[in-house]
Amino acid sequence: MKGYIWNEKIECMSQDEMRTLQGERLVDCVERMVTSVPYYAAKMKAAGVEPGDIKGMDELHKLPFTDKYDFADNYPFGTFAVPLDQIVRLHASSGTTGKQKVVGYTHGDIDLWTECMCRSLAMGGMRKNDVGHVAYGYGFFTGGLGPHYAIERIGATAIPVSGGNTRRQIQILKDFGPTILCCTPSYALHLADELATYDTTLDDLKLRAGFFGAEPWTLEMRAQIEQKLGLHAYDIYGLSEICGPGVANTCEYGDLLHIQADHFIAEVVDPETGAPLPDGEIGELVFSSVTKQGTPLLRYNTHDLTRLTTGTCACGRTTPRMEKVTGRADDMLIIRGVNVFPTQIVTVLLKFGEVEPHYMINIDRVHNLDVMEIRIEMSPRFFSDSIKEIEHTERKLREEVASATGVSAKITLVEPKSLPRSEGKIRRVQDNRKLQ
Ligand code: DLL
Repeated sequence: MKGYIWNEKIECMSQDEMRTLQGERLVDCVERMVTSVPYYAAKMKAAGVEPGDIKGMDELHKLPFTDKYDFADNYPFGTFAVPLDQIVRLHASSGTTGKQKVVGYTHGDIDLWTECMCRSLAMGGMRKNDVGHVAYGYGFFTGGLGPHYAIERIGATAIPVSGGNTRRQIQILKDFGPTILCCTPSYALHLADELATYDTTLDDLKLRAGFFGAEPWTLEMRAQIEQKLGLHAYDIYGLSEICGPGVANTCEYGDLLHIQADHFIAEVVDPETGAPLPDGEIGELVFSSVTKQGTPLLRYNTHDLTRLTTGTCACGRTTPRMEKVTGRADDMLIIRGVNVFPTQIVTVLLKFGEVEPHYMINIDRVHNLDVMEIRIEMSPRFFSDSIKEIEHTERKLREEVASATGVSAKITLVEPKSLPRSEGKIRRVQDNRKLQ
């Protein structure tokens, strides 16, 4: 693969060599965590694990897990392993309530992330003469800047379009002739379906590959995107806590995603017991980001459901591979690529005396775009027949939900006591999106 930015030595090393490398990096990371990150030192103490107990990969399972709650409890910077003056960038994603999960990157972390993203783009054959259209959002979300830095590092041309404004996206696809598209799979389908609205056909486009991720999608969706946009669709996986996109990616030979295992040690564990599962069994994906300096994490439970495979791929890479993530073991929703926890919405709604804590969240996919509606009961004290008053309250709630979650929702106020009640565990979220 001459001319590509990838790492043949690492990506094709033997499994024994990889395990040794991972072990060395793990030991170093444990040492750093214990000396610099009080919350993790306390967890180890509580679990009765000494740094000296961890000698390599064989002892990985002895380490305590971390989870999104560790970010909330140590908000904003208590998860950092270096002082703030070494942090050059912050990214963040939704936590379960009002507090974001804040991740700090040193210069070295940005380099590491960029290298992993370059390895991802190399799996889709990206080279210097390519032009990359990035339609993931730029900002706290890692979808924009992750590919952006890698496209520049490769020496290709980055078009930082960011998300939204379909008319403009299509104009740019037509006028600037990008060869690579980076966006969520649902937005790729939406773009494809809107081409005709803007008098555009596949002959007007030069796209040949796309890197789609940030939300679950299916192989059927992939086939549709490939056919409608005339490109090869790659699955790109990642999460802000670990680095952003570039943690794993499909190559040209199939549906499994190669994990950048020299940086991110992957395990799959039983959702009920936390016990490590053998390759081939489905469970929760757990990562240890052992080379990160700013916010390293040990045994971080992503709650994404998948299974692992080892062995040499037809492309020659030997890195472990994970199956497409099609679901999560927790209640996190991904709406237009943005992570949203129902608890975040409730926290906002309950600040308003005008409504009661009885609500239903409905999510649909209309023209390949996610639409969220929240129906919530008015408080009997504020119940009103005045359309003007109702609309005013709905608008206020809509603005608050958008500002708290980054996602716009339709708010519908309903009469007191009109939503279903349940004595058992009530399901307040109805996700009608059928992944085709
Ligand atoms: O979604 C990072 C990213 C950006 C990945 C662009 C790929 C492309 P977060 O916002 O922190 O980070 O959300 C992470 O999104 O735990 C999964 O549940 C889901 N997710 C990410 N990629 C995929 C994928 C970015 N390829 C959460 N397939 C993760 C399925 C995905 N789910």
